[in-house]
Amino acid sequence: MRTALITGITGQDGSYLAEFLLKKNYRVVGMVRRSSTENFERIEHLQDKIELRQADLLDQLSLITLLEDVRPQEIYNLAAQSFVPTSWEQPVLTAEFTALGVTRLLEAVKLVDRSIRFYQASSSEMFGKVRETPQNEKTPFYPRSPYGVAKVYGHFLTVNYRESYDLFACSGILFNHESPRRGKEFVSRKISYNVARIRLGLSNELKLGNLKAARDWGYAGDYVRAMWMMLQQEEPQDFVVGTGRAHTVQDLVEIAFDHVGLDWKKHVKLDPALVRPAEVDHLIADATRACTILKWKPEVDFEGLVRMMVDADLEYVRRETAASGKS
Ligand code: NAP
Ligand code: G4F
Repeated sequence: MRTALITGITGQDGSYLAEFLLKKNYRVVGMVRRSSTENFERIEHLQDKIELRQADLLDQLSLITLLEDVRPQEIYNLAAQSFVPTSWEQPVLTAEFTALGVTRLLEAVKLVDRSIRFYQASSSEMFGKVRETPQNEKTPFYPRSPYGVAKVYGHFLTVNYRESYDLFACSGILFNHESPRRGKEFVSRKISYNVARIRLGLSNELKLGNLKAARDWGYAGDYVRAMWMMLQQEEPQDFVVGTGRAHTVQDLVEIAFDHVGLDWKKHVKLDPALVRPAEVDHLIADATRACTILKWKPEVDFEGLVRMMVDADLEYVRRETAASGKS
């Protein structure tokens, strides 16, 4: 039985990856940081199948001890401060988690066991003000937020440790991927959750920022498969992962409202406070290498994803309302 260690297991991707690896018969260990209240909503259903260990990307010794205790064959480094707007408000903390956290973890790998296979969660945000369209593994980076800058650091550090120390370290440059488990502050979930509330008569308005921004949105369940595939290759390599189709925020809004029979124009209000200091206007992946070398392909399309999220949020809001009525 192989052992995989997932940092960020309480997050969206961590929960899907844990499910995927359990099905592949892995021993799955999740790294969680200490908190005064537990935040295990996304992995509640897996609690008796996975092991959770405390450590923190900010604490070098905790990472070394973790690797010595767990002895993983594979590490998936998904932990990060991942919300772009917060990176302007807390740029130093974002760099500590999202950039230097990668150094701390790779140093622990170097010290404890150099045969560990390492996956780094890189991001299409690194392309930022895009230098070419679509974006592939060779497209130069031009990040537009402290988050994007931190991810570029983590990306190149992964490449550098591979080249300097011969580690099996890979970087997955993943385009936006969503699901019913997405945090409510990200635009897809903000829309699906609020569409559900409006449909159920609990509110009437949804405030958004830039409706013209375009992203290559896919389904998180499809993307965790690509992470695992990268670590099963003979040689460590970096891959772009995305659907090759881009849509605007307005497209997402239209499909979500349409799915519940509402006219979005009656409910969506533009809020200048939600417009970013520097925007990433248009991202679209050229995932040819992932499709040909990994044989990866997405199974859920954009329209299906948006409808899945709205349906899940109709159920979620009904449960939430019933629970608040009882308390
Ligand atoms: P997410 O839902 O925001 O999850 C982030 C995870 O990181 C959470 O489990 C969080 O733990 C953990 N974390 C944050 N700071 C930590 C620290 N100091 N020590 C230990 N754990 C810490 O993110 P996601 O959407 O699953 O994304 C996973 C990774 O892929 C992230 O690195 C993200 O930047 C990257 N990525 C995401 C996308 C996307 O579209 N989803 C695209 C490209 C790249 P708590 O629960 O304790 O907060
Ligand atoms: O959903 P978002 O917040 O995702 P963003 O900034 O693209 O970042 C996500 O994807 C990255 C991969 O490219 C990850 F690395 C990162 O960790 C994260 O998962 O915003 C998407 C777009 C932006 O252009 C934003 O300006 O939606 C636009 N938007 C318009 N109104 C909004 C809103 N975004 C949010 N969060 N909230 C709004 O009200």
